[in-house]
Amino acid sequence: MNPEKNLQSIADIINRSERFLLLTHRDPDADGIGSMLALGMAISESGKKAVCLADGPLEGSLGMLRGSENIVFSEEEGSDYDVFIALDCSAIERIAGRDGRSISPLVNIDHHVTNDHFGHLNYVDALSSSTGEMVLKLIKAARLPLGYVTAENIFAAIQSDTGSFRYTNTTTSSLMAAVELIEMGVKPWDVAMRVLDGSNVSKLKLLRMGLGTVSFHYKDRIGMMVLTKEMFQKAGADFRESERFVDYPRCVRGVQIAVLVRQTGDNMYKFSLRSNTTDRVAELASVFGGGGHARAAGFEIKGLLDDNLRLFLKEAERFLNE
Ligand SMILES: [Mn+2]
Repeated sequence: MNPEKNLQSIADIINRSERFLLLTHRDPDADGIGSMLALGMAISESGKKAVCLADGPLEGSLGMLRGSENIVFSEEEGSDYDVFIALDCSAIERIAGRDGRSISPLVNIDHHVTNDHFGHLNYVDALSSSTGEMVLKLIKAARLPLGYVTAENIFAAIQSDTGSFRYTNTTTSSLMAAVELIEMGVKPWDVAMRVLDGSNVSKLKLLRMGLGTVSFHYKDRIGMMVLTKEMFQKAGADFRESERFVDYPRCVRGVQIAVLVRQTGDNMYKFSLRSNTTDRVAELASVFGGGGHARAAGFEIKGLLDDNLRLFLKEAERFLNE
């Protein structure tokens, strides 16, 4: 199916409607928030009402995205919308701030390979680098204003989801989109320093503890780092600051699957999986009820840390040997 077939119908519904609620996923990232801000801004600048809702507060550097101060974390009483747009949400349950099943019409714009087209209108393109890249196409298809701040947020989304144009989703089309945005005045260095690379002392304190937990399994084919709630507290770090830590085990030669395990609650853990060699980590994550991309996926699991690690490693071994 050609994902762009639906692009024009979504552009049309935007042009026909007046009031929009934009949503992204829980535990948002720069692609989710950047895409939401970009589309929200483009709609607002066309003279319509666009509200961006997230489950805040924004962590890490997400608050450095321009316009992020306009994001609301709870809705005004009596707000009413014509259209709901979910951005970068791989599943309807991942939508933050609203129950996706109770809103209509729901537009689903996403690039996760596991997206099941949960919206009433769906623009899903697993070949796209980022939701940001798709939002750029949508803004053009709907002939919405594309101002500087919108351009910068789209750039931040693409830069973030491609690992600064290094991951396998760095394609000619993601680079072409970047060229277009840079021509509009976006400064890659500035966005990187502000949003992606800029960090607080807390991040390095957390990393120091995390590196102490790094372990390798199955002849060093799996590399793993674990971050507990206690470490986050000691470092004074928030969850989002650890987003890229999985790259430390991932970049070790020979590692096929890198894993970052983060405690999200009492007996609750989030596993983030990255792969260099197999394109099946989404499949591995789905064994535990998660999902994601071919080379970047994740899931959340209840239980004691040691039990979860044992369960996961057993399943991962099977994948390595297949
Ligand atoms: Mn994304």
